[in-house]
Amino acid sequence: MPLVKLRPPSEQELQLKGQGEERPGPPLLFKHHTLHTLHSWDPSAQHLRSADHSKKSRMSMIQEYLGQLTLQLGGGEDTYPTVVPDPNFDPDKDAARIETAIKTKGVDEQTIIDVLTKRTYNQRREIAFAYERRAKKDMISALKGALSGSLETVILGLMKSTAQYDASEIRASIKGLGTDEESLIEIVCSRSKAELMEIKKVYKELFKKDLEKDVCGDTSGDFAKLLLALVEAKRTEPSSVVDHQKIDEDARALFEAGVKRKGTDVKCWISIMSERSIPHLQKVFERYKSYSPYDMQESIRKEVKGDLEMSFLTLVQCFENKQLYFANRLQDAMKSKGAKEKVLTRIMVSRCEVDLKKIRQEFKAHHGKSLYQTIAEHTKGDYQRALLSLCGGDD
Ligand SMILES: [Ca+2]
Repeated sequence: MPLVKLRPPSEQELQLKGQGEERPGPPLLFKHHTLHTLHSWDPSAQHLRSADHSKKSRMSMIQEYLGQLTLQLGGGEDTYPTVVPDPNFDPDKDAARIETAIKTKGVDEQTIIDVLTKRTYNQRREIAFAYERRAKKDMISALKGALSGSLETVILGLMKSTAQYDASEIRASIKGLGTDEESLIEIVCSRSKAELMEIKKVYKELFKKDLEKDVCGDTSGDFAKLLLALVEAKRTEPSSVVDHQKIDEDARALFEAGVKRKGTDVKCWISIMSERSIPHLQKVFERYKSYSPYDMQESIRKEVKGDLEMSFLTLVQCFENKQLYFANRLQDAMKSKGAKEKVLTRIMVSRCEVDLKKIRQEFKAHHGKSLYQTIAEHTKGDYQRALLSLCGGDD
């Protein structure tokens, strides 16, 4: 049993963990609990243990402590949404407004935007139920008929849950002739284990197919192997124990499989990057620099090419700072010639109830201008109004 290795994390470790999203719960709670239980199973702290602590009560305390750890480490991820529940929510009133807006000659897009971009997915779903009761027809079909173009894409995207939306985007990227590798990479390489597991479940419900099979069927070689490994969602949960030996082993293995040898042992890179926890990998990439003259991202650029290169880079960028990755992608999507509206729409719709607020902070910090201002400059009309509303404010 690795019990003896358990110890409360230091302030420094807790701060380091703040980077990834799979971080433990509030440090205060963690510490509080640790204070009460740690002594009782430290064999060197016999004198601290009161005489009436039977073996049984110690075991139950250990179990309680481990239960707490699992709850905090494997539990809910911190979210930084820009779209939050409307506190004065009235689905019947909203449904009536939508119905009137759809019936209005020329369609009242502004009302549709005002209502649907300021409600969470769960609230939008309630509005759809209320709409169906009132209008005796399906709200999504009615919206499809009333809206068009980019606004339609945003609003219909919002009528899906985040996992349904991601699953549909993956499906769209592999369906038909050819594959939209860029979209596929963005989604599969940036989503957390919990998100991927939910996407897989929803994918099966929506399309009656296995995501694993579809992703592999449409790609090939090492790229397919990497995507499959990620979709299998085998990543370990973060541990409160920093395993320095394993960090060193992984760092050296990544170096020996890549920069040190002729060619690249891609299999080794895939297994480390798809199976280790994110806090662990953050430390591995730090350690990596003591073996390799190039950091991990430079090494990827030197060792592999094409879709495989883009996938590994996306992974490492997301391990290091996922919200910065999205901020950079938003910037590229808007700055590049022939603005990539698809990428802009996807990030705004898929992250507005997850971490868009933090993406906004990274955007402002790294690109000088706020996301709000940048969207205002590069888009127009109803599409712009919908995106700005999802953005939730200027910084
Ligand atoms: Ca090499």
